[in-house]
Amino acid sequence: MSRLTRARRTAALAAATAAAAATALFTAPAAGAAPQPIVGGTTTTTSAYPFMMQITDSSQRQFCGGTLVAPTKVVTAAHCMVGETTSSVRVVGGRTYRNGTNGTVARVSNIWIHPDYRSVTRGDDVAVLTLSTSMPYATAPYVSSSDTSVYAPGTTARILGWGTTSSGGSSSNQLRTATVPTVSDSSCRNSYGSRYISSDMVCAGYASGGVDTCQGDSGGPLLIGGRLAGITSWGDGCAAADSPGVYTRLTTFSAQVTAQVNS
Ligand code: 4AZ
Repeated sequence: MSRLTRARRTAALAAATAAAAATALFTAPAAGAAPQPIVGGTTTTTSAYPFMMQITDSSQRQFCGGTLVAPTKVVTAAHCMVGETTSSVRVVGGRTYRNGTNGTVARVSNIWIHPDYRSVTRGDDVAVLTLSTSMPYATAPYVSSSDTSVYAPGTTARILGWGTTSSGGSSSNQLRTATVPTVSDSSCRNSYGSRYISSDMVCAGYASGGVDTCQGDSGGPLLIGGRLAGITSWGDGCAAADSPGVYTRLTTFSAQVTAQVNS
């Protein structure tokens, strides 16, 4: 699996060590700047992004992000749900801080994982959670299958999450956000070879690195033009040069998501 990193808890490990070294070597932040979460972001709140959900374990420990697209429907990554059950996870809205106790906690009555999902580098990294109770927060619109032009290379996209501030680092207590440009398929293919499946994935990030999603951001949104257009999925390390973040290409899956939202 080399330097691939993907979501959650105990993932990363050895991969993160190598990736962290690479990040340290290749992504020099401004002199004296502290590592910033999401890597290269700024703090924000769930008031600013009310659809931003924490996916937590039954003790409300956040391990992934999700996006509220209907009062009882949350889009997240399939890889966040591997090994989970409806009783092992919770969705928490309106909670800016990982260590907060405020907001709204919902149980999950159904977990739909894309039936073809096998691993992050084989695509299909999308899941839809059905909540047992409604979230009293504004939902995010999401792209439809015909909206493929949103991924035009260089388009500004917004990322959000409570993930680590660097490869192998610590999670952020406060929600963070940053913007990154989308990357062309050919450039992303140059970075990742056959692991990049252009039908199912889209890359975003700067060639020089420095701004990226990282461990714990998985499942969270990539927003383009204020709409959910991607799901944080994987990458080689975090914020390293020429290793952009890889996101689920939601236009490919929006019809399946809609089927779940309406189910
Ligand atoms: C993760 O482990 C993860 N730099 C998320 C995004 C990226 C790498 C790892 C992309 O959740």
